[in-house]
Amino acid sequence: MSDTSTKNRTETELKIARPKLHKVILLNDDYTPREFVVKMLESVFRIGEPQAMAIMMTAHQKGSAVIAVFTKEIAETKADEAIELSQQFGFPLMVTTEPEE
Ligand code: NFA
Repeated sequence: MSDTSTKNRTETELKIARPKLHKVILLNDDYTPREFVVKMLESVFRIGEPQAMAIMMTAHQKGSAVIAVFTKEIAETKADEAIELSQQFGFPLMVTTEPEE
């Protein structure tokens, strides 16, 4: 095997083993009910009630809170699901993603 193919194979393996993670972030607003935020976190992110309550309260008090970290595609899909569910109920809840440092 040539040096080049060995190097390429190694780089490929590293990318598969350690995909870049993206944070899913809950943003506070003045209108979405606290109870809805907790239910959304339970249903979309499969987070238990005590942890969902803690994440909701962090966003409520500080302006934002990290919900979880996933690969880019899963993070973006989960954020979309959260926004979609909120819109179905008429709430302006926003969930964003950003790459981890
Ligand atoms: N701030 C909202 C309220 O007082 C609750 C909330 C928390 C909304 C976290 C969005 C995110 N009803």
